[in-house]
Amino acid sequence: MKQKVVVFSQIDAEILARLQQQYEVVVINPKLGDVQEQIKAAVVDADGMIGAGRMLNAANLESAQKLKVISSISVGYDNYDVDYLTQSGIWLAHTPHVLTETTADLAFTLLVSAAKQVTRLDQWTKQGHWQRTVGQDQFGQEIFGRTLGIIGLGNIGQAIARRGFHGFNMNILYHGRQEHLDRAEALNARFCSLNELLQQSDFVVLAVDLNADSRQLIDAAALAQMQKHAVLVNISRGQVLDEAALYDAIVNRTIFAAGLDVYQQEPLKQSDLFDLDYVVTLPHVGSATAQTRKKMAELAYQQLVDVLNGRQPRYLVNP
Ligand code: 8YV
Repeated sequence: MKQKVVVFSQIDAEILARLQQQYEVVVINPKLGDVQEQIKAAVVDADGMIGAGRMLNAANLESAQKLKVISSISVGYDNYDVDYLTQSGIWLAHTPHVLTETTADLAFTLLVSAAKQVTRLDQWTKQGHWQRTVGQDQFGQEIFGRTLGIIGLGNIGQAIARRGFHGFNMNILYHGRQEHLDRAEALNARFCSLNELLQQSDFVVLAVDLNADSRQLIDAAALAQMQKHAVLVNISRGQVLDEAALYDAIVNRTIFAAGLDVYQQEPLKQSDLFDLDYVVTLPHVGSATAQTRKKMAELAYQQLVDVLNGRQPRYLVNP
């Protein structure tokens, strides 16, 4: 009898076809009704799951009788109850490394867009406001040679630092749960307290994973430490940043601009932040290139197959 796999998000068509050849496959589809109910029903006799972007925990998994693995098409795993999975003997695999460089590219895209006011000035130009040489209202921020503060010097944080250091001759500061002398050395990066980083940086990039320490790390008090000309970029998770406090900081001009890829609620359909020209908003596209999403899907597929064939997956979250 074929093993059963639940696909719980959109997935690369070719990978889906491969799964369908090997396994009995159930695809969760929001168009077919309540997603929670579909998951609960599908997992009862499932052996494996693959997908991204859904909250999976006791509430929708407790009916699972023989689930061995969830293979997540993501590096972040804050949407899974890892303790519950571990207690239940369910392995969780994820996809680090393959998305590092493209996500760092996106962080820099937001940094440059917000610093140079690309989206606002694009609209301004197209709306015919360019009547004479631009003035102060159209000025952006310098990037080259300035200070880049990175919160979370993991793989993606380091890749962002490399772009800042080698490409823009930036002075790199970082903060995180611990100092990483080995990672920092090649980038001339200096470990400092959160407050020092916020006070000294011209650009603050959030590249930390979501955990108990990073939840709401950047609140009103933290934003108040930043410089008036500073730019904030968030490519980590929306919950790291207090969005209402960011709104106030931009409206009161206590920081210059922000570039966001992630939000407290996703998909974000309505937000006060949408009213602000000085906030660049992207729809969580950190890893969203055809090449990277393919690599992520391949890796997740491979890890699912590994577990279903009795092998340990390469990137296991809960060994
Ligand atoms: C995911 C991400 O692809 O990998 C992550 O942690 O944030 C993205 O690259 C996305 O969350 C899938 O919905």
